[in-house]
Formats: sequence, C-alpha cells, structure tokens
Amino acid sequence: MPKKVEKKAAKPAKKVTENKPVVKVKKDSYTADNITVLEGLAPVRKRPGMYIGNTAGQGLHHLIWEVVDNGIDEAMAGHADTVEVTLLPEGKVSVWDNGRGIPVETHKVTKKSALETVMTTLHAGGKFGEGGGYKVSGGLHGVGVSVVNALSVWMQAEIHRDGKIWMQEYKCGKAQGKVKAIGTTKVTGTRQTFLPDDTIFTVTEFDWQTIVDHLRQQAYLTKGIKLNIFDERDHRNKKSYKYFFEGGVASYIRHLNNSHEVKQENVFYVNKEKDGINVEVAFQYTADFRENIYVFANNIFNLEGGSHLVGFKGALTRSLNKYARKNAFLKEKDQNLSSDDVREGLTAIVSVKLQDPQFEGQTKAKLGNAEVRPAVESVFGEALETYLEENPRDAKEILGKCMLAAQARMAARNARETVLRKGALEGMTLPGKLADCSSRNPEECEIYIVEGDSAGGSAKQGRDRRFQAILPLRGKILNVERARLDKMLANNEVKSLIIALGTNIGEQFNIEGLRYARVVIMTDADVDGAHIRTLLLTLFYRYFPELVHKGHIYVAQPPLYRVQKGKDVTWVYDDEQLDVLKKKLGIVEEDMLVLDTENEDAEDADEEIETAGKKVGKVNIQRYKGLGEMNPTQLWDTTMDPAHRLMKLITVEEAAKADEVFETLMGAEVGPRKRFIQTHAKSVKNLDI
Ligand code: 0RA
Repeated sequence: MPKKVEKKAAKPAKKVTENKPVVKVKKDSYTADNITVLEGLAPVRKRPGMYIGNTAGQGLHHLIWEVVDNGIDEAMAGHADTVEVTLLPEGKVSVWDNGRGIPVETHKVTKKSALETVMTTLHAGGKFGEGGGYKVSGGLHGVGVSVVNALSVWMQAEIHRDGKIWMQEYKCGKAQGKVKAIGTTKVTGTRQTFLPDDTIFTVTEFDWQTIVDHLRQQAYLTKGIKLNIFDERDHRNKKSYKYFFEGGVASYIRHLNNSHEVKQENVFYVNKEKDGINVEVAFQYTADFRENIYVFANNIFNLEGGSHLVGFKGALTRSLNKYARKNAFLKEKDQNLSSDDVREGLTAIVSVKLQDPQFEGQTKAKLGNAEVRPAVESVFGEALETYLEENPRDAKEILGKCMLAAQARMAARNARETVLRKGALEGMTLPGKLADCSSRNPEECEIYIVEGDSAGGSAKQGRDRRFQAILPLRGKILNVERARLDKMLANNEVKSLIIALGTNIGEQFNIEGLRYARVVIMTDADVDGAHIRTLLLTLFYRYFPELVHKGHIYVAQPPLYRVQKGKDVTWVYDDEQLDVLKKKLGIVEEDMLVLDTENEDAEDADEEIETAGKKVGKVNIQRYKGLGEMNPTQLWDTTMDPAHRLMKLITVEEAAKADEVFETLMGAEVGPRKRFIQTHAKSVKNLDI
C-alpha cells in the first residue's frame, strides 16, 4: 500500500542556478554527438511538480519509474533483457540494466561526455533525437533521467562499456568532477543510484508494494523482460521478487481474471507489427457484467483511452457481428450486436508501441495518434476472425454471452429509463442528512463520508462548517459488485452520495459538477470500518474512476493512541511513531499503562487515566478503536483539522486493490472467496460477510 501522504505544502526548493544555453545539434549517425541538448536543470528544482506530478509519495516513486523506463526502453530496443531495482539503506535506490551502457565519449559542441550531458541537461537523451536511437520513446514518464538527478541530493552513474567501468557523481543535478574509469568489466550496462532530496519531497520512504505492483505491470507489458526487485534496506529483512512473463499481456489477462468465472478456455492473444506500430492484444470473457479494458501506449496506461481503444472496440464489434451472422446467432437481417453488448464481461488489454506517441486530453492520458486506429483494427480484427474459426467452442461461449447481453441491455435500458424518468437523480435536492458547508467554492470544500450516525454527529459538531460537509452513511452500502446501474440508483445511501457529490453517475458523469475537491472516507479502525471503506473505494473505482484518478479521494487517518504526560497530550498515528515517542519520553515498558478503551465510554477511560497516571509517572497511553470514542473537539484536533490531520490520498492502484479484495469477497465466484477467508482467517476475527 502506498505510504500515508502528509498533507503539507512542499518545502521551498533550494536556490536554483541559471539555465544553460540552448544548443541544438544536427545529427546523422547515432553517437554521442547526436543528443539534442536543450536546457539546464534549474526549472526542475524550481517546479518539480511540472516534471513528476507532485512532491509527495507519487512523485517520489516517479523517480524510480523514470530510471526504470530508460532501462526498459533499452530492452525494447533489443539491447538488454534485465532491469534490476534495489532499494538500499538510507533511502537510496539503484537501477541496473544490462544494455549497451550510456555513451561516455566527449560531445563535439558541449565538450562534455554524452553521459554528463544526459545526466545534467533537461530533455537531453536519445529519446528526443530523430531516429536511430530508441525504437520506442516514453510518453508521460519520459522526462529524462536528468530530472531524477536534479531532484536527488546525490546520484551516481556507473557505465559498463568497452571493457571499462566509468563513473560520475552528481549533487542536486551538478556533476562532481569528470567521468572517470574506475575499473574493468566483462559486461555492458548502466547502473544509476540516487538519493532523493528530502528538502523537495514531503515523503522520502519508498513503498515496497507500490514498486512491486508497478514493476509487475511493466513486466506484463514488456514480454520477455526480466524485472528483478530487491529490498535491501534492512539487512535482517531482505526481500526480492523476480518477474518474467513469456505470455506478455495474455499472462496479464490470466492474472486479472484469476478470481472470476471465465467463459473462454483459451485466452485470445495477438502480437504483431503493422506500419511501424506494434499491436499486442489479449482478452478473455468472464461471467460478469462489467467490462475491464485497459489500454496502454508505450507501457503508459491511458485512462482516457484514445485511438487504440477506438480501433479495438470497432474491430471487436465488427468481427463478432460478422461471425454471429455467418453462424446464425443473428437471424434477422437488421439485428446487430451493439458495441456495449460485445463488451459485457470482457477483460481486455490493448498495448501499442509506436515511435512518437501523442498524448492529449485533460490529464494527457489519451492517445491521439490517428494512425493507430487502423493498425489496431487490422491486426486485431484479422486475428480475432481466425481465433473464432479455430476455437469454435470458445466462439460459442462468447457469442452466447453477447446475445444474452443484447437481451439484458434492452431490459436494463427500459428499467433505467423508468428510474431516471421518475427523477431518481435529476432535480433532486441535497439529502437531508448531509450537513453541507457554507462555501460554494468546490476547490476549498471537503466532504467527510462518515460511518454511522453517532460518529457523524461528532463530525458535524467538530468540523469547520465553512468548508467541511458531513455525510453520515447508515449501515452497509449496497453490494455494488453484482448490481447494475439501475439497481444502484434505487439505493438510498448511494443516491444521497451521488447527489451530494454533484457529479451524477455513469454516462451522465460530469466532473465539472463536483462540489468538493476532497472526498474523505472516515471509518473506524476495525473490521466493519475496513469493510465499509472497501465498499466505498470499490464504488468510487467502478463508478467514479475519474475522482480516483484525479486524486479527489482520501481516507482519514484517526490517531491510534493518545499519549499524555502531565498536561501534554500527543496523538499518535501508528506504532512506529509510538515507539519513537516512548524513547523520547524515556519510558520503558513497565512504566506505562495502555488502556484499551473498547466498550468503554471515553469519559470513564479519562478518569481511569487520571488515577492511573499518578501511579506510572504520569505517562498514559490510550488506544483508540473507534471514531465514536472521540468527542467533537478531539475529532477535529486529530482527524479533521487541516493543520494537524493525516490523510491518505487514494491512488488508482490502491482503489484497484480494494476492488480486487472486494471482488474476492463479494463476487460470484466461491472458490477465491473461500481461499481468501482461509488465508486471512487468522488475521480477521469477526469477518461478517
Ligand atoms: C543512447 C545510445 C546508446 C545507449 C543508450 C542511449 C542507453 C541509454 C540508457 C539509459 C539507461 N540505460 C541505457 N542504456 C543505453 C549507445 C549506442 C551504442 O552503443 O551504439
């Protein structure tokens, strides 16, 4: 899970140096001389967010993605087969690839080695040159390794090339001396080690799970690459993972459908180049209603779709209709499967690799290149027709599913229209139990979704009503997994939430309507709380994905302990922090009293603390279990006050994981649920599902 994100402003960046002059170099052959040199690194330290998104946990991890991407590019160009990431003690990270090694020769114009130019100038690198270099260039991530260098207090490049080991070090993006030969070697490759600048990043601890998840995905998308990850931060607790997927995105499909009832025996797969564009597609239908189509361009996930998605959908609909007509699934002349019908229950990955990807859309997450659509249509369409002919049993399953979807679509559309016509959402006033804020400026507004009426009451009293709204939710919200949109809209808790958010849902979703910039889930730190949180995250992930992707969803982090020494009260949010505090207060285990306040009301516990406190040197540690144990003032101080609170920004990976857990627990498949419960039975005592 990604680390908690402390919501504090980034510290001001250190003083920056002047921009270097812009030099453009004409190139003919691909050597050290044809690296386009653009500018110095000053702008990166001045506005890190422009280059890596933000300076919190996401931005921090972005540094690794950037360096890894370069290694993967070298592999995709056919020069490397292994990329290794090692987390080292004291916050350093090292990335090795066994490619050709970055050139170290001296550049004619800059009189610097190519390595130094790549490391210390913005946008310098083969990727930005014309041809001859990488076959495939990075997109959103491709800001260049110099950005990583600029944002690191220390960095070291070690190049294995021409039998020698070359090395250069940097501080905050500036070379410390020349490139030196420090030894001999029998291999070729590039090792880059860096230490992120803690005056720039608000979070400096790398999250193992985030890295593992990202690199696993990259391994699926880069067929045949070996991606190895080592955690050597703590020598007593070393970890490693090695990923290698021969099946490429077909392996990815098997992974995604792991806990679903599948319809096809054989996963469809094609991987072929057409007009300079590599098209890789895999799919497999499940018994679900929902579709899960993930599209990538040059290994970058395109949330907003684009020309590859359009090409895929077009070819899918056309080829399935053609087959259905030929094989008498469709009997009437004007009867057709719609694009929606053929996507129900579909899990698909479309991954294209091309020379010069253009990203557009609100978040630069949509592939624009028009030439990709016909390439995908042709590669995928042809392969699909062959697959259907060669796998008649799978074809029958798929078409049966599509025909059912067509029938259900008519029924569902009628139902939905009835619900919507009755005014389920449109024109509805804000729900009565919403305690709205007074500000009407969405950018400053927050909504707390609170479990239960009693915690909701405390939150209402404790909040800053100018910009904080409270929506208490009663009991468990609907099981969104098996519900269709029309059923969801009939659920009062869900309806209240949608109306309060102001965005509408499904096809009518419009982010412009969002009434609060931050949507905060606030639940108890117990099993029920976790369950409701998972439900809400699943709801957001499935029906409001843009809210997750754009970073609007947060989880409140109430403290776990209240530590009192004399009159000083400290709120403690995790066990690590508690250990630190214990050391600071100089207390040993026997000196303190941990009060478990569960099933006690807070006032009684307070009294007990008073008396107990005297006995044990006036250090009291009180453990909190539920929001209801805090009075409104305490809730404000610890959990809602922007000046002190800790909130976790929910990332897409995290929401997806909630969705996966949820699917396992609530989905139609019994096997995975059983396995999950058996596996987790020890850690979960009273799982009420
Ligand atoms: C351009 C030219 C050559 C190698 C590379 C780039 C290169 C860059 C990176 C970044 C990470 N790992 C890398 N490995 C190689 C060399 C061209 C040649 O040897 O002819």
